[in-house]
Formats: sequence, structure tokens, C-alpha cells
Amino acid sequence: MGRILKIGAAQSGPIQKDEDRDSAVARLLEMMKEAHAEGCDMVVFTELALTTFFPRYYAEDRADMDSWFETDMPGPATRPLFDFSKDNGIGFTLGYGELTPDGHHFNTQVLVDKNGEIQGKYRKIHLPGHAELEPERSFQHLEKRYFEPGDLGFPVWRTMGGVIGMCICNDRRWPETFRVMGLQGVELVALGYNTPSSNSLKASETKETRQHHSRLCMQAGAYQNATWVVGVAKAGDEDGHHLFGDTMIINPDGKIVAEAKTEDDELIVFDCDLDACRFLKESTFDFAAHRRIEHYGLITEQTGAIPPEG
Ligand code: ING
Repeated sequence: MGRILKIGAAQSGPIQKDEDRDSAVARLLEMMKEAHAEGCDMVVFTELALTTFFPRYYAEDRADMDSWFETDMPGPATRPLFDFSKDNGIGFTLGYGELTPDGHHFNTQVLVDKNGEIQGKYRKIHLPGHAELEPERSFQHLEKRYFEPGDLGFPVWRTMGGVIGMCICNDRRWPETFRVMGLQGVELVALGYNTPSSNSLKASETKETRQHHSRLCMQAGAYQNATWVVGVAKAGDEDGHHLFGDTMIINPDGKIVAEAKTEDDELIVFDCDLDACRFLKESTFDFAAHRRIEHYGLITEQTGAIPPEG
């Protein structure tokens, strides 16, 4: 028997604009209690798990959006999660908008251990969307307006008996995200996402295609870095804007071993054997044996694509 980490992936249903933090936290706490009752070691919550996906709204003055952010973690509203964690020996990850004391805004996720202590913090690096109002879009996606790119890199932490990493939503679409954690020996990546079911610029792109993209990215990230991936959605209709669900747990072979069935608050549970990462890390993806970094320079030297002349 390997190093089993019993994971609860706690999908959030929609959070409406007028739903307050206490209500949102009460829903999360319900799923944390359910996870504890099922013997989970850790619960993974979604991106921006305390509020509606507010980057869909335009504000001329960015300061008008500060009420969507947390200045303290834990704060009064989120303290019940940390208390339950400490009192019951269950860890968790939580996504939220972070407003720092010196006025910086990040899309953040924290890793909390079984003592209710914050072990790690990740700030979303790949911010999708745009910074200015774009009226031609069927809806806005203003993460570049309200958040700064993360400044903490892609760290991993030795905790819970393994090597745990985090990323957030759009990060999963960039292989660099998983590879940087893979190069640190990551065994489980916990990520939350809020992904619209439609494309604001391409009406013909179906929800099914977008669900395919999401699965593809997470399955590839898992297999190509021999790690577990836990992807947790906020799902359902928020103020007329639909987000897809598909919360899932993916094993190091890139296989989906557990998947949510609804677009509501839903907990899925799986015994993740962290030792299941070992075979691929010591064979197909033995990075030291197989990678040829002398040929990879463009990946960090060049940002955009430059096709050949002609
Ligand atoms: N949401 C979406 C995501 O990356 C998106 C935005 C969807 C970008 C589809 C590109 C294509 O899943 C967030 N919150 O990043």
C-alpha cells in the first residue's frame, strides 16, 4: 500500500452577486464536513470560492471592486474553515481574491495543513481576458483589469506526506505551469477554475469543445509530469452567465478516476496513491535522463510566436 492521500474535490455551484461571504463559507464548510466524514485528508475548493466570478463586471474605478477581495486570510468570514480544519485534522486549499496591505490585487489560492495553518500560497500567473471594456464581446472577462500577475512563481510544498503544488484556472492551459512543478517533483496539483461555457468572441465554440479543452489540459499536465491533478470548478448559472463543472480527479497516467455529475455543490472523493507517480517519474518522465534543455531556449527567451519569413 502506498502513501494514500484521500482527496475531496469540492465543486461549488453558482454564487450569486448578492450572496454574502458567510453564506458561501457555510456551503464550503458543509462540503468540508462531508469530506471529513468520508475520511478525507484534504479538500480542494475552487477558484474565487467566496464570491461570484466578479471579473465579468466592468468598473471604471478599480477601487470599486475591492469589496470582492479579502484583506485577511483567515478573516472573520473564513475563520470557520480554518477552525474546522484544526479541530478535525483536515487540510484544504481555497481560492480567493487577495488584496495585500500595500494595495496589490491577486487571484490567490492557499494550501492549509491539518493544523489549520497556511503552508503555501500561490498567486495566479496566467491572467486571461483583457484589461479594458471590450463592448464587442458577449460578456467581459476582466481579470487583467482587477488582478496583477502572480509574483510567487510555481512553488511546491512538502506537506501531507507528499509534494503538493497549486495553480489556478487559466494556468492549466499552459504546459509550463505543470512542467515547472514537475521539475520540483510534484505529486499532486490542486487547482480551482471558473470557466465560462461559451466563448465571448466565438459564438460557434460549443460548451462541449470547451469542456474538452479543459480535460485535455489537465490530463496532459498530469501524465507529462507524472502527477495527480485535482481540478475543481465553480459551476452553474451566475447572473445569467454559465460556468461548466466537470470537477475531476486525474491520476498520473492522465486517466480521470473521479468526476462530478452535477453543476451544484458536489463533493467527489478518491484515494490518491502518491506512490503511483513513481513509475513514470523513474521511466518515461525521468526528466534527468531524457530532457534536452540545450534545445529548449526559445521557451524562456521568447514570449510570442515568430513564424519564419516568406
Ligand atoms: N477562466 C477561463 C479559463 O482559462 C478562459 C478563461 C476560458 C480562457 C477558455 C481561454 C479559454 O478556464 C479563468 N478564470 O481563467
